[in-house]
Parts: sequence; C-alpha cells; structure tokens
Amino acid sequence: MIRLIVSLSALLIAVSTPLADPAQDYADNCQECHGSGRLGSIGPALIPQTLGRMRGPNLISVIRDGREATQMPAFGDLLSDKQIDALSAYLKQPLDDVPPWGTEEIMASRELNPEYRPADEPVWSSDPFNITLVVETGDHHVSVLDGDTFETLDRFPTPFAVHGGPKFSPNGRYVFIMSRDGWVQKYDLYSLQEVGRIRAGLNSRNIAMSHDGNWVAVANYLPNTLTILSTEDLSVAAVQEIKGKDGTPSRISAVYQAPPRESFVLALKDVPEIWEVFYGPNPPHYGFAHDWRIEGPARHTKPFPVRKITTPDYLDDFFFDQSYEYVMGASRSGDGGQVIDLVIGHKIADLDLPGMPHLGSGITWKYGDTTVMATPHLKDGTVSVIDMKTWKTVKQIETLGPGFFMRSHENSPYVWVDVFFGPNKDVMHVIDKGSLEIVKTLRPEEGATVAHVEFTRDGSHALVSIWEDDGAVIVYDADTLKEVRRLPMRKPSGKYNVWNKITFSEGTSH
Ligand code: DHE
Repeated sequence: MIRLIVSLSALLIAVSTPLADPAQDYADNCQECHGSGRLGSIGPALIPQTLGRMRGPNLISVIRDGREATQMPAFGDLLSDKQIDALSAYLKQPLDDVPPWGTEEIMASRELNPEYRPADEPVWSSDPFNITLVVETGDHHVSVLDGDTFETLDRFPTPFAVHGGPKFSPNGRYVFIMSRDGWVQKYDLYSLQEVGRIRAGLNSRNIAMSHDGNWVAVANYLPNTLTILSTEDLSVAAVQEIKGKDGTPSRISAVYQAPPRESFVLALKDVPEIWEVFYGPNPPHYGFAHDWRIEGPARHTKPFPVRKITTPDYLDDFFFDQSYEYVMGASRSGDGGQVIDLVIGHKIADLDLPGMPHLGSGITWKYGDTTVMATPHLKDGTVSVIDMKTWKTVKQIETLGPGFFMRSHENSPYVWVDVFFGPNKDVMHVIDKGSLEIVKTLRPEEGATVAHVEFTRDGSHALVSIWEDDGAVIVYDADTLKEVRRLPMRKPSGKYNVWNKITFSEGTSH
C-alpha cells in the first residue's frame, strides 16, 4: 500500500513538471555559440566525436556551472537539473544526419584575415630556424618562442582544441595548425599574423604538408573525407570521400607526407587499407589495380592519383622508416603490429608490439650498425625498441607507467619519454641511446602531469611541458639535465621547433 502511494506521488510530480525538451533548450540557450546543428561556431561542436575528447569536468557540471577561464557561462539558474540531464544526454547522441561538407561548404567557411600584411622579412631578429611553437591548450593559444633566448615573440589565439603537430612550410615561414573541429589555421611567422582559416572537416584527425609546400591534406573523421587545400590561399583543391574497395565508408586514422615518394600516405580506420595519394608531377607506375583520380574544382584542375593497398589488419597508428618505403602499423587489438612495404604493396613482417604502442610519436636513432625505432605504449609502462633491419624487438624498457610522447635529437645521447597516465604522471624518463637504460628520472613538479619534449635546433636544450592549467614549459640543459628556465604557460601540450620539423630530424615525430 505504502509503495502504491509513493509510486502515485512520483507519477503526480512527473506529470506536474514540464517534460524537458532538449532540442528546444539547445536552440534557446546553446545554439548562438555552438552553432545550428551542434556543429560549432564561436564555441566547439557539441557532438560525441568532439565531446568524447574533452577532459576535465563532466558535461552536466559544465552546463550547470560553466567552464572557468572560457566564455562558457553557467546555466544552473536558467535550466532545471532535469533539463540539464536531458540536454547532456541529447548532446551525446550522434547527429541524425551529417550535413554535406564538400567543396562549397568548406570554401564558404574560409575566413581570410583582412588585416594581414605579409612582411618582406621577419619582423624580429631571432634565428628563423630556431623558432619554437608551444601549443597552449588551456586557453587555446600558441606561443611563438625565440629558441635561443626563450623570449615570447607572439601569443596568438587558435581554433578550439588543437590536435596533432602543426606543420611548417618547407622554408619555415608559415605554419598550419588543425583543431579537432576541423579548422585549419595558417599563420605567418615572419609577420606574426594569422593569414586565415578554413573548416576542412567537421571533426578531423591530423594534417600533413606536401614536401614541396603546395598542399595540406586534412584527415577527417566526419564526414568520411580527405580534404586537400592549397597552402597559398587555403582554397580547396580536392575533397575525396573515403570508402574501402568494397564501398565501406571509413574514417582516416592519420595522414602523413612521404617526401621521397611525393605522396600523402593515409590509413583507413574502419577498413584494412592504406591509401597513397600522389601530388608530384610523375606518380610511379606500379600497375596497381585501384588507381583513380581526385578532380579538384576549376581553380586547381590538378589530379591526385590514388593507390589503395589492402592490409592484413587495421592500422590505427603508424610510422615510417627514414626511406619512407616501409610503414610500421600497430594493430587494433593492441597486441602486435605489421610492416607494409609501400613499393610492393604487401606486408613483409610482423612486429612484436604488445600494450598498444603509440607509433605516431615514435622516433629513430643509429644503434650500432643498425637503426632502431622506439615507441611508448599507451596501455603499459614499456618503451619498445625495434631493429629496423630485422624488425625484431631489441629491448622492452620498463617505465613507471604508460607514456604518450618520445623525443630526441641527433646531437643528444639521450631519449626523453613521459609517463602520461597513472600515479607517476609527474615523471619524465631520460634513456641512454647506447645502453638503452633509463639514466635519470626527472620529477620537476610533484603531482603535475609532465609530458612532451622538444629540443632546440642544436639539441642543446630540451623543453618539457608541465601540462596543467597553471602550467609551464621547463627548459633543461640537454647534457647536464639541469633545469635552466621555467616559462609560465596555460596547459602547454606539444612544442615544435622549426628546424627539427622541416629537416625531418630523426628525433622527432613527422
Ligand atoms: Fe594525439 C599527435 C592520435 C589522443 C595530443 N595523436 C597525434 C598523432 C596521432 C594521434 C595519429 C600524429 C598526428 C600528427 O601530429 O600529425 N591522439 C591520437 C589518438 O588516437 C588518441 C589516443 C585518441 C584520440 O583520437 O583522441 C590521441 N592526443 C591525444 C590526447 O588525448 C592528447 C594527449 C591531448 C589532446 O590534445 O587531445 C593528444 N597528439 C597530441 C599531440 C600530438 C598528437 C600534442 C603531436 C605530437 C608531436 O610531437 O608531434
């Protein structure tokens, strides 16, 4: 009887409280900043692909309390708990329909900076090849540092949530930066001004710059496309739908440039295939079966011949040898890997790579009479070192937890690797390249996430992020391993030195 009364009163309360209408609540409260269709505007897109990557407080508390140090206000006084719950559930639903995002829509999104004036020469007197960028994810900015004095030359706003390494033009003057919402921003380091930006996809993965500096390829998750932009004016050269040979639509795991092959190489995430998109004047004639052309709009009638290679397993993450003939791929199950020879288009070896290696941040160095490649694992505290002649594991180095990023430099005897996850996220290991032993474990700030390293052009200094809101970039002497400077920054993530990037230093990811 008592249970019946309780149930009846619950029913009465439910009937007397108006039903939450999240679509209407979105239109009334969120759309102005987050765009119609939840696709983003001055605020980020509110779709599962973007929300899934956001760290920090959960969605309900962000809607209720707002987000500190951003323009996101609190809605706790305007919306009831029930409305906020329903709104949060609504935002986590995939879009019913992905709107078309082809050449026309992409071009319509392009914003060229009317105030941009290209300088004839740099407006600063630093070494142009030692300029180092720091991506500050705390408030979505990039700091431009002089790599000798560590003075900040500029600090400019980026699109929301930059991911992956920014890509420099071959002479180091321009940099292209991508956000998870698919924006590609072009910035002129000589003039210290943004040139413009364009939304190449609705949710994107990473970008690659062709070695001749003419094209930027954008790997998209949403829609399932590859966009190729002209670096000159950010206009669209081609948009190609990504479908496997059997017609299955697919996201792109990542795209990279392969300079000696004059191609972009991409792996499909939902189909076991690698694609090679040739941008050079003379694509090789391998007689491959699946070769066709992406025709760009009238302004760029250039064709981009495409070659498709079926692989024995999916490639979620991959890495090239220095000749760009071999692709090392990590398997989706996280318990192994494969080597694909791009010339013959076949797997030639298996890799012993358990623990989900993060090949995207792998690096190489000379080791005895061979070259080794090393990669941290995302699922266990190990760094795998692989001989690139035999493809055998030389050593698995035990670390204090799973790491994300590795870096070294031709002039340094050491490799630096972070511990990104777990109770030891505040340490950075330094490994000797010869003995493959950890020679020092740095703990610069107890309890803070310490991650990602970049070297100066000459390898004399290593820059390490204290990856926190009130964070810093710590400059270490790369030989003595002593701290020499601490530069306050807002949640600094990746750091990128012009010289190391444009020369494809073996100590850095490409
Ligand atoms: Fe990244 C690079 C994939 C999560 C920060 N990350 C890359 C690259 C790939 C990749 C393929 C190389 C692209 C390039 O630079 O052109 N990242 C993935 C994932 O699959 C993963 C695990 C899940 C996801 O899809 O989000 C992932 N990455 C993260 C993060 O959570 C990080 C730590 C914070 C963030 O910004 O989202 C993060 N990834 C980075 C950074 C780089 C990167 C800073 C560039 C490193 C470099 O030195 O070049």
